[in-house]
Amino acid sequence: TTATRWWRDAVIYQVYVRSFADGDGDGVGDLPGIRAKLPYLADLGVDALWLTPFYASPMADFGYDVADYRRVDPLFGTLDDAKALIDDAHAHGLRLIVDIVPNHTSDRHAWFQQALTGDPAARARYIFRDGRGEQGELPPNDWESVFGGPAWTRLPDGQWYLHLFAKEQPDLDWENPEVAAEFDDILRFWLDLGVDGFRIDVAHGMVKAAGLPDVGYADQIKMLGTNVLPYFDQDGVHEIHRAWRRLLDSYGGERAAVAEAWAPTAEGLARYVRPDELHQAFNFAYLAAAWEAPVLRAVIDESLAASDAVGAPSTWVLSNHDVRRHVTRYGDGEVGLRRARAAALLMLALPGSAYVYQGEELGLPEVLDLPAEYLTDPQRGRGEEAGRDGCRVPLPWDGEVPPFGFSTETSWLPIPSRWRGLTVAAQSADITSTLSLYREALRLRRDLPALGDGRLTWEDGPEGTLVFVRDGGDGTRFHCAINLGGHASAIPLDGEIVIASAPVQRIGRRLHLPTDTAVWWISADGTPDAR
Ligand code: TEU
Repeated sequence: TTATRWWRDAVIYQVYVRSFADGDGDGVGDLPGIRAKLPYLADLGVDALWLTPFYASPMADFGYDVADYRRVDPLFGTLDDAKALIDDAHAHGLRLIVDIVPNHTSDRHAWFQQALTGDPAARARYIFRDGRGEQGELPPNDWESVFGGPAWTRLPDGQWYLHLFAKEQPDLDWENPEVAAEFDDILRFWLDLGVDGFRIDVAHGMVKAAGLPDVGYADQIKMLGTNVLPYFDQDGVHEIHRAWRRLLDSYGGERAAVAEAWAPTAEGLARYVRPDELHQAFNFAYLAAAWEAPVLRAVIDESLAASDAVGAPSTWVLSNHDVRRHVTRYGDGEVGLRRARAAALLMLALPGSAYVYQGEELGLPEVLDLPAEYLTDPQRGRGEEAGRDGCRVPLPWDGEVPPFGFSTETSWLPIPSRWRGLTVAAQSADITSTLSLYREALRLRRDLPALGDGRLTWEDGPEGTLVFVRDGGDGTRFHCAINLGGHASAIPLDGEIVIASAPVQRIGRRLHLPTDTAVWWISADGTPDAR
């Protein structure tokens, strides 16, 4: 067999289409814009791209509300642009996966429009119910929307429909065979166009508990990470993933899917990547882990053990379009950036596959001071959170003033003028930049046989540090050390440093590792340990 199982160790770059690069001067990123930047991505050294939804959409949730799964929204280009982008990505040696949103459609989708007319067959593709209370004036149950408020909206004729997200995102009824058949067809449509796979949105959501039982308590969304809710992570979703795996495999075994799934435990998450299910699942526990050595190590061990048990690769994610950028989560400013650089070296040294969210290779922080009139993310409805706009600010490419080459026009979200030093052009010219660090780390990851798929062995290190070794299988040993503690630490080192996230000192056989710093080094097999 010629199967590469490329997803086992791929570095996959997330393109948030709206904010990557604008090819037609309307201030919004698009497919031709991405195509023009393929040389940048190939040179960066990632293996694959994941494109967030670019389908026809009224954009109530910036494309996660799909009105037509087989059309490109005019804002982003045409189907021909999509085809050209897929082919061109392949010509650059990059695989490309697209986002599929199966839990809900847009309320402008032809199916929902038909449902609005009252047609019972059309309503049967969604989750319509009569309300409670004497006049049916109360929602059918107590489920809450992820974006805040009840998960039900009432139509003028009195019936309610379920939406786990915005009211413009009605949930499909996956018990209805028409729904599954339609999605099979949609997957085939994109596979036939040449995509290498899919990112499955809300992959834990499609099946709801029979009878739609009450949860019994409020603040349900906060329980997402720890409790099973009757609308998430139900056993039935795994049957859907099994069917999709068969469909993907029928394309030759090289098309892969990653689940955006939320499960209460690492073992629960690993069920999505059993051999007959999807190929990967995002590891959000890693993203959410605090900057503390024991916490990070526990999360790494748990996810490696859980994915090993089912024979799947682990994935490592630091940021995406739904969360505050990790530079800011880690403390913002110099501290945040310093930690983010160290975190990148740690992530890229771990066994498995890694996701890079556009702009993290530039060390971009969250934009916390967007003017109020720009804040339109539906998640703001949840109240206690600021919304996700601040991690979706367009990329700064070059030049001295906003929009820094992102567009010839004003960008849809303003780019802060203080990002002048963070542009791709500025960082390309500086070997100490975060962009240069990512380029070099990704080059090493490709060249060093110890990296990617495989295993790690922990070594003893001073408190606050994590140290591990990986076998190159070619007589070399790869080492990674990171210091998450509050002070510098000395670590025995025998071998040659190949990259460091910040300047480090070596004194004889000791590495002087400053706080918030990571280092990679290589030694020869059989080299006696310095200890
Ligand atoms: O996100 C699913 C999801 O659960 C997120 O809403 C997440 O809980 C939250 O944003 C964390 O702060 C996916 C997409 O990634 C997101 O952009 C969409 O809004 C959502 O699905 C609905 O399609």
